[in-house]
Amino acid sequence: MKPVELPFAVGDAPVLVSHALCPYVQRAQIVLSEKRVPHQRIDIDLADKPLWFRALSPLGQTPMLLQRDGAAVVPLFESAVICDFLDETQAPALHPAAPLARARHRGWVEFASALLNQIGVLYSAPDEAAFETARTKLQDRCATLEAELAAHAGAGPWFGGAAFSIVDAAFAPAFRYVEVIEPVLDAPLVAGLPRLAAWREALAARPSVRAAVAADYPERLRDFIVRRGSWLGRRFGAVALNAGR
Ligand SMILES: N[C@@H](CCC(=O)N[C@@H](CS)C(=O)NCC(=O)O)C(=O)O
Repeated sequence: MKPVELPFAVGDAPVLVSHALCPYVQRAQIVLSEKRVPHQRIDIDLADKPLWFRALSPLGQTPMLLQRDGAAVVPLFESAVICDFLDETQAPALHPAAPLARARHRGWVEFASALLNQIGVLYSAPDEAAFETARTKLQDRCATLEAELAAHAGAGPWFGGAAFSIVDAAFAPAFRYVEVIEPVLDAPLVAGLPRLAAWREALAARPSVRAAVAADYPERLRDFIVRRGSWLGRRFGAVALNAGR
């Protein structure tokens, strides 16, 4: 097969192929930052995927990590796989060492993906009733998470207690949505879960989490949701109009 020609060089430092709003990219970005791995980030337009990306990414999704292996460049895909690969090859370890604890953490990374899907349903809901249904499901999932924190996180501040882990990197991008969405609602999106609230606050202040998106992320996310024409998109539009008066 003819090698794919890339419009950039891949040296010893891996390349994180990204999209400015992708929450799954943020996971990989946070793990790279926590481990201080030198890397290059290339943002692409997912609405107009470059040919080289289509050729290399089996699912056509970000994130993709391009990793040099001798003369070859290996495209890694799926955020959980990328995070696990980085954890197996770069210190400090962010998954627990014991297999049982590690498996438990991997399960909660999957739970974070389910939470992200639920947030996607919420911001795409066509009307207020559908939005409220999605909000209730989100609250239920967050209550499950609260119970898990109460049972296993000790004094926190992270999912696993004192040590920041890949589970933290997986949930931080989900909570970032909540921060952008909540201000335009009449009531909190997720209410009455104190451990979760403290965890969200700690994550929002973590330098690797803050640096995983650009300064204009909230604006871009709002624009993205407005363009979906959903109930929440109309709500963002209405709030912006009122603010301009
Ligand atoms: N399970 C994947 C999900 C990645 C994903 O959904 N990426 C989105 C952007 S956030 C994407 O590339 N969408 C473009 C498409 O599916 O065509 C992962 O964890 O990496």
